[in-house]
Amino acid sequence: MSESVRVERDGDVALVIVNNPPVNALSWHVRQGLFDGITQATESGASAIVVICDGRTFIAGADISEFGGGAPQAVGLQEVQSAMEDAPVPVIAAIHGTALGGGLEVALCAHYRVSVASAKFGLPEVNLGLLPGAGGTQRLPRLVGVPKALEMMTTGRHISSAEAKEGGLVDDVVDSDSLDDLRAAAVAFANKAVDENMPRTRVRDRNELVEQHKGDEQTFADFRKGIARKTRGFLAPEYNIRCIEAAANLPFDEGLKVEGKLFMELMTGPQSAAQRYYFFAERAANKIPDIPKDTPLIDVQKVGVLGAGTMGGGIAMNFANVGIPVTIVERDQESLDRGLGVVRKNYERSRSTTPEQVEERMALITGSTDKADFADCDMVIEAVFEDMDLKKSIFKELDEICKPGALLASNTSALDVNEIAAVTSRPESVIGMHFFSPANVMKLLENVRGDKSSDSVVATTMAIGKKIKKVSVMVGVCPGFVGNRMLFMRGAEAERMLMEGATPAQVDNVLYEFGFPMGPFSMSDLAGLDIGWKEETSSSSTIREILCENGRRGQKNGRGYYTYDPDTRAATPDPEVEQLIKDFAISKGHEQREVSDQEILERLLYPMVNEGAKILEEKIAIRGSDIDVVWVNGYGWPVYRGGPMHWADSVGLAEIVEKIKGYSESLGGKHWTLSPLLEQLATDGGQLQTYTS
Ligand code: TC6
Repeated sequence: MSESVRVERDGDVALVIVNNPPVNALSWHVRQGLFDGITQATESGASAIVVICDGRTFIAGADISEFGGGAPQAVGLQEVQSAMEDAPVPVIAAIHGTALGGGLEVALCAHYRVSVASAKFGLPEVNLGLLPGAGGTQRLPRLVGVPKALEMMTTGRHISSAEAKEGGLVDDVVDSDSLDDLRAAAVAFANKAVDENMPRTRVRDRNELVEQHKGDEQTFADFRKGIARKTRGFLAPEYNIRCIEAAANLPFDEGLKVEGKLFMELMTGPQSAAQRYYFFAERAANKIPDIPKDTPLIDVQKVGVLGAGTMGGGIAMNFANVGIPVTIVERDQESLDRGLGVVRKNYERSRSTTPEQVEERMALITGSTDKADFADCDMVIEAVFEDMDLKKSIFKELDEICKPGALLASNTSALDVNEIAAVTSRPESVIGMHFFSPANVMKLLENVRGDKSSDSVVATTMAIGKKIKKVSVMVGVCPGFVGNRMLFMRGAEAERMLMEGATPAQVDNVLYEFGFPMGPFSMSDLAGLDIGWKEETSSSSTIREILCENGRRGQKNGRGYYTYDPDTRAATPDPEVEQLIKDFAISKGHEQREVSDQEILERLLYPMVNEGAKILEEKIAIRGSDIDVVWVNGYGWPVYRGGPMHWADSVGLAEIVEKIKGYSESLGGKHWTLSPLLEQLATDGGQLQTYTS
């Protein structure tokens, strides 16, 4: 028997126990062990079988690290499942932690399911660009119905035990979270099943719920329409839907064939490769090689936020959401009241907060107009606007006010954290925490480690990021850090192309088609074109300035690179803008020409790849995959293309290098100066995504 599965007895009931830390993934030895365990249990004459796991969770899925191949041959999951379904005695799955993906697919082959109250269930394969390829697409709708299966499988959402019970996925919920209680309850359930001769119905044979949707094209069409915007560009949601359609319209075994075929297509395609890569990239980003695992953390019981604007308010919400009290300080009462009002509105508008939760969270946020109230905070985050002198004077004050050992963070998006730290008497306590707007929504936290930031401050910043459910990446100091530094390069080239004859809509559309939610000019319109623009100094050296001069401020006044419908906010390209740009370009001596979509794509993205390589060369990012995590979570890079480093590897570094050399010669500009690292990787056949600096 495999070491990761053992069989125990409790009276007549056999317990097949999986123990494969950290998450009991279905590695080859687990599959083999389960198969042997079930066989052994039945052969030993047990009256019933309970499948249960040690450690923190039930089986959390297939072992994703085996997906690339290379694992030893072992019994397949289907054989394990058949052994369970066809067992001559009742099989009960006992679930704690999470039953996800292949884990839930195993549980679906038990005759009954029992769980603890805190257990979670889901088929999250869609988030790996996949579908549940072990019968899950055919079994789940048979148990919970087509509409619920559609929702669960296209979002990957984890549902609670209560919801699972209500939906028919679970037969009994134990009112406890202890594994011992679960075990006892599952054995009791097994004995009852034997005593009462409860049927050993296989989920595959329950056709009632799927048959209701046989030939029902409408349900599927409506569902597709409902998720179209959210799933644009992704293959996996559509493939999951097709499998459920097959469940509704075909016998089980035929449905399984459809599932198998579509699964293989996804598994061997580029989208899933990118999404599986990304799964591990996000987890790798948590690891800072030179920070020992046992580094003592600062105990953050109370947080201070300076600034109650959009940023500060959003940041404060993150902490209140997880029960950490926040003191938020503004210059004057009026701005403070306005800021707190916005926070309250955000909570009230959110569908995930009940009215009681709104009050609970607001009660955790204390407003003040006196920075001295930061004195008892364990960490303070400065979120005022980007002005070095202002930040320096604030940090001097914080240095005087805050208690020794408090973590002092700046939410700067581009400024030198070392320079800010240097004005304090404790540069080791200072770090950058770059939140993205809206800070209560955006997942990315780009943390910026100063030269003197202590290990404890670095480790605490990462830990607190996890606590507030952000995806954290630690980077080094340079102008714009990782994300904005690469964005600047893209922006510079986008503007250049307008001068050559491309239109804003054409440029934006290329990125939209690539999978970004919007292109650079729509983004500028959203942010406001007049940020940093001073009316009195009308030097008009950029297109943006020309537009501002012509009264075009972006979405806020309905006119920017586009014209916006006052009611629907829909953007329409405006011939007036195109003429303004053309006149300006010609006045600056730029010849006008057709710019192809392919050229636009290359000129937008290759400078970013090049800059990413420079960032790695300079050791600003720890690893290539960290850059991808920044871009996917902070800037809308489509996860099914993995991020700029993964994407560059998939295009081929040699090809990109050739193109960059060409553009460098024809266009010039610092951002086209080829990164030596990129050139070297291209020559050696190396990769950006796996590069570690
Ligand atoms: C599937 O089942 C398809 C079936 C088709 C039929 C064949 N495999 O996230 P954490 C590692 S697809 C391998 O930090 P948490 C993870 O890398 C799969 N490794 O913990 C990390 O390792 P490290 C469907 C895995 O408590 C460690 O475990 N299932 C897997 O925040 C801890 O992970 C999913 O998509 C895995 N499946 O969250 C579920 N899962 O410490 C994916 C985790 O060396 N997993 N690891 O860095 C999750 O969503 C979460 O890990 C969690 C636990 C909710 C289970």
